[in-house]
Amino acid sequence: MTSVLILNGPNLNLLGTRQPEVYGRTTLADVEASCAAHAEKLGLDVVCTQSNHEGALIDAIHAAKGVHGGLVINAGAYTHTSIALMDAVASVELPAVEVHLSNIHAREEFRHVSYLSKVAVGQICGFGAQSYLMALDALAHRFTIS
Ligand code: CA2
Repeated sequence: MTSVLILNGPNLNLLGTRQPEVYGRTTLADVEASCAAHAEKLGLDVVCTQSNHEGALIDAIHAAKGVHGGLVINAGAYTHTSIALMDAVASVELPAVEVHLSNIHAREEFRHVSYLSKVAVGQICGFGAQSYLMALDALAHRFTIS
């Protein structure tokens, strides 16, 4: 069964505990459980990881090569700053879908820039926890046509 790594970056461990007006009341554990249930329906395996550390996220991306068939990444604020994460995603040559809970294009200008978009197959943002499920749909479809 094809496996997908779902990677969450800095501060996403706080999901559901603060700023519910921006990020909703769903916790990261809820998001991960929904992803696991949705992946099962799609015939995919998922592994979920979260880190607040850029290097740990890069290590997880490197380790995905040969293990996972694709990546779903919410890199949090590193989306807007990290050339290192962008290079890591490019280096593993796995299809990566960039996700965000909020619509980053409707927010502050500094959130409109995404280094990850340059190497991702696509970006899904603004649909809350549903963004992750849409990313899994996109990868499942890609796996069936390739
Ligand atoms: O909308 C998204 O998913 C973001 O990736 C979330 C990041 C933000 O920096 C990006 O611009 C957009 C922030 C994640 C912080 O999550 C929190 C959750 C609850 C309370 C505080 C922070």
